[in-house]
Amino acid sequence: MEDRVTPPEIYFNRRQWFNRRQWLRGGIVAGSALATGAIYRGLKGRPLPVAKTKQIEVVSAETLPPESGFVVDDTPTSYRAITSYNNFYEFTTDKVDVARVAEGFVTTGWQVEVNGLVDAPKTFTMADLAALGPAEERIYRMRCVEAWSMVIPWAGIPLARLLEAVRPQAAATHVAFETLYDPERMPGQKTSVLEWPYIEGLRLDEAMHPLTLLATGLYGRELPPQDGAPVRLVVPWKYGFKGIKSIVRISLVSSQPQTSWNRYAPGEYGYYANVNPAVDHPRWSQATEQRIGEVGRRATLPFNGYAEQVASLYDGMDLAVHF
Ligand SMILES: Nc1nc2c(c(=O)[nH]1)N[C@H]1C(S)=C(S)[C@@H](COP(=O)(O)O)O[C@H]1N2
Ligand SMILES: [Mo]
Repeated sequence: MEDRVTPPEIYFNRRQWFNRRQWLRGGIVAGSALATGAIYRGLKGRPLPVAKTKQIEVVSAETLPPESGFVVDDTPTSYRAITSYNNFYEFTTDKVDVARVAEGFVTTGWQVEVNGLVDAPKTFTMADLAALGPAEERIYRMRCVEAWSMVIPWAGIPLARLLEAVRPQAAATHVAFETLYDPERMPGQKTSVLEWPYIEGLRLDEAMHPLTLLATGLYGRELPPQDGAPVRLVVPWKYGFKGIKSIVRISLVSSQPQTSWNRYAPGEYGYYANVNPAVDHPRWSQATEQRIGEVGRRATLPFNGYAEQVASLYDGMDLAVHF
């Protein structure tokens, strides 16, 4: 991935970003500029940044104990940056072009099939997912394997709630996820940059962890296409590529599933992909990261800062081997 990356600080130097957007599409710049520097303060009576997707109701996580890890202390990244600097190879490998290429991606009638080793397999509409419970706010760090990071105010339901609804059988040990395959709607799938569809996987205990979120929104609005509309996975202690977008299938299985980036380059992208500053990517260090919107680099934290919540899932494992 990294060899295609333009350093984020180039794009998020305000003037350069401004010029590039002006060059790309004359008209939208004035509106976007209004959102510059807007900081998310929750839904209760405070202004939200300019956005196109529909507002949704989100249960605030502010009242939850800090040890849950549900709300990180850092300042959220701007809505503009979260929605205009994306990895979504089904559309394009050019991060700042994803929003434009994915604009108009139609998700009407979306369904998520949940099958495999479960007693109650079911195909969920978006309304069925909403019926599982209200969208909850989670303000998480997001650390891409390419060494940039953001802080994103997601909205969604714990994945555990969906899995409990289909009643996993005792033989189920892992969960496999699949993105939509439809090259007419996802033009990047006409290229062979990855094998399609994009696939991901978790151990069942990772999938059931309270931090693991099935996200349907961000910043109090429905997910825009570039961030994985209408439903994507968020696993905040793992590298961003585990957060599979635009999910159509979730399967309970009895062995470790194949995953897209691990299949592409197993020596570079592990199956576990737990954020780990001590295990470098073969082509770059993982010790530090560029937080989008900040000057200078930050130290990368073990498990992306969620060690207290998740380190025990890996007791006794050599994390340099199971990376
Ligand atoms: N289907 C699909 N899911 C995907 C990707 C992708 O290319 N296709 N990119 C991954 C990578 S590498 C990252 S860092 C995150 C980026 O999420 P964001 O664009 O919402 O920040 O999505 C992940 N999920
Ligand atoms: Mo990534």
